[in-house]
Amino acid sequence: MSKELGHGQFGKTYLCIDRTTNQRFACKTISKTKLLSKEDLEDVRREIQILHHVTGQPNIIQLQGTYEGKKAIHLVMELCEGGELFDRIIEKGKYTERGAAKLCRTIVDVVRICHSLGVMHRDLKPENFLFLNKDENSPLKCIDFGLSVFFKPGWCLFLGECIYTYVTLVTYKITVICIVMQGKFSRTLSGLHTTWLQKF
Ligand code: PIT
Repeated sequence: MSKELGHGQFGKTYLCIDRTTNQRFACKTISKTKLLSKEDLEDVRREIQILHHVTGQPNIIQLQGTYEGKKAIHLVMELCEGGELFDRIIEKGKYTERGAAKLCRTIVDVVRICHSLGVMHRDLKPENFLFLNKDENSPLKCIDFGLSVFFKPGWCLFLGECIYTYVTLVTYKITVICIVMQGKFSRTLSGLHTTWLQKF
């Protein structure tokens, strides 16, 4: 393991290299000393479970394997070297409508796939989309399922209507905003919907 790529609540993500093949990966290392409560442990377990569940989708980070050591749990993933969508948006300043639409389509597609697999990401933001490489047309990968949950029975289709996702594209200085419902699906849903849409 070498360079640090990022950090989160329970651990850091490093660049790592498979010595036998020289292949490069990203490894999220979760320090066991940071897992203080039963809930923390459950959160990590759920994150791994969800990653296993969603892996294999073209625009979602690919999990290569999970390993448990004495002091840490390691999640080995494909390496994205193109940086965050957030930084690219800032760097570019503005997108063409076509360019913005292409990115938004990918984001909405990720949300659709997650929902079809019964997963709510719950932390969708431009920082959690990484480009695989530096190319203009690089594939985009959704990361960080640390706050994700599986849908619980009753959370949706409660009223026979189910609104999962709110995606708003603001194109003055192009910002991509992708929001996933965090609360329960209930009778208050439409109220919430209105409030959130008004916010943007
Ligand atoms: C990087 C580079 C890279 C992958 C990642 C980060 C992955 C991060 C990640 C974090 C999570 C998660 C899934 C993926 O559930 O190639 O900087 O908490």
